[in-house]
Amino acid sequence: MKKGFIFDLDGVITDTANLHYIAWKDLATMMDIEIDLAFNERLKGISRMDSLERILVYGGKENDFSLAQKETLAEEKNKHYVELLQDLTPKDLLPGVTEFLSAARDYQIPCVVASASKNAPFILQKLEVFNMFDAIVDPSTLKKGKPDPEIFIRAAEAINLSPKEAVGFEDARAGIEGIKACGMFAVGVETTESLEQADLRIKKLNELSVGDLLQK
Ligand code: B16
Ligand code: MG
Repeated sequence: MKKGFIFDLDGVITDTANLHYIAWKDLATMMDIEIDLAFNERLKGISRMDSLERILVYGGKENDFSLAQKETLAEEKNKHYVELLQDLTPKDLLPGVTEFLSAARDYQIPCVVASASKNAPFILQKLEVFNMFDAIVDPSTLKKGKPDPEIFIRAAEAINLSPKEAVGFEDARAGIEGIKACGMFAVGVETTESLEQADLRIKKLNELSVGDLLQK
């Protein structure tokens, strides 16, 4: 019997991957690096600084910038990304999210956000679902990013559960790997990537019944 739900944000609650892509692509172009949508898949679930590192390696420029310069570049990308986030509304929630969160509330099942995004609280407020969550893990307090399981362990701790007592929802391979590594039941939300490692694979949250999932 499961007692809590742990949600990734980008790709599960809303689809901000495209906004990340616009902001990264602009920054990459400025550095003479060409990225495309296929490459963007490799940035899903990956922290801001790790994403920048991947872009620099991809463009063969990993040794061209100091740490301070990289921090400035990451800040620039974030400034652009936050500008793009201003237009988010509840219409940007992925199908079935509101219904699923309401059903979880009816069952008195706590919900936690385990996102690599430092912008998660702001995004949840724009989507008007901030109050549906019992906790949000602060990614700046983590030692390691996904695929390390730390964020999912911390999310379960926030609602006084062991990872085995929770269900984790993820759209990225790195996230599914982290969920499985701590013994949590993994629901893979397949948008663009296929998630063979997940215990259950769905396209949209409205395919799931909260009652059935709690029996897993
Ligand atoms: P920020 P998730 C992740 O969100 C995104 O998938 C990833 O592309 C992004 O780099 C990361 O958040 C950090 O976001 O720059 O806003 O702190 O999928 O873990 O919810
Ligand atoms: Mg994601």
